[in-house]
Amino acid sequence: ASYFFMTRGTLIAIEGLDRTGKTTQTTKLINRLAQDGKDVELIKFPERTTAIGKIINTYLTDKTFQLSDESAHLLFSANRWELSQKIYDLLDQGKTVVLDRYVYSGVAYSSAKGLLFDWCYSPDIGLPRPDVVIFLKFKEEENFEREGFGDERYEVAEFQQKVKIQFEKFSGQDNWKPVFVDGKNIEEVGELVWKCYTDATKQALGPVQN
Ligand code: 2DT
Repeated sequence: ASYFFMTRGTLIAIEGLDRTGKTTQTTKLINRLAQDGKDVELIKFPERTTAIGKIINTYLTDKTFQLSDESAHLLFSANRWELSQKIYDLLDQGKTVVLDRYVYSGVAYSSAKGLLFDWCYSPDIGLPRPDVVIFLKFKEEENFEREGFGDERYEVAEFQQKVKIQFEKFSGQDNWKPVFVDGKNIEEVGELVWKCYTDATKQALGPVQN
């Protein structure tokens, strides 16, 4: 008889402030994982096509749409819960799952509006925990002053500053890997992102302790 062992796939979350190249780096990481022979699946949050996702999309794109901050927060969280079983299933099938935004965006954006951090975190407790969270950030605050922020609800420099402060509260978690993008080109950032992934995978193998 032959035995076939399959380990679960890796769960990777990519978080980042606006204008840090998060989308570009997510695409790059996915391509590299595929080249490395991984069966990769991307899930982007908010996932705007589900029942709850459609409401979120309206909320984000139509500034006249009224929703309390608490309601919006719980919808973003519920949107993750809509996908949680799918995430577990993909990992069980051995797939590498890349999440473009996740719990951390959920907490950071809502607490930046003034909601309590712990209150924001609690509806997400129990969701699948990423093996690694790659956080793209600027060292220099003046990057927020650059032009080019978009038109969606949150794409305002002043608000982005507040979001950054909330994101930083996750920096004590052992799966949290910051990547500074200042002055680096796409390839350089890509290498750092890849290193976060490979380090996390090594860590999962478990080094011999002395
Ligand atoms: P994108 O631009 O990446 O589509 O995000 N957001 C996102 C929240 O406020 N809470 C959440 O839980 C998530 C996942 C971040 C759209 C905006 O939605 C914000 C930016």
